[in-house]
Amino acid sequence: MDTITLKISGMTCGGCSSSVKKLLEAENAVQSADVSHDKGEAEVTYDASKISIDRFEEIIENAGFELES
Ligand SMILES: [Cu+2]
Repeated sequence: MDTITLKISGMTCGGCSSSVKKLLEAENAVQSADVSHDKGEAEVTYDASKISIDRFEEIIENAGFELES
């Protein structure tokens, strides 16, 4: 398993962070996602051989937020 901290902008409350968490964890390759709207971060534990950062970006943008690089 690999861990990455994604910087996400646009999350304003606990509802935002829990929806991002739910969407990330819906991916089979994601074991867990700890998302904080305060910090604007998601700490994701995942299998890097099965999912790419591009997919994370797609999920986050589809939810209406922005992945900062
Ligand atoms: Cu919100």
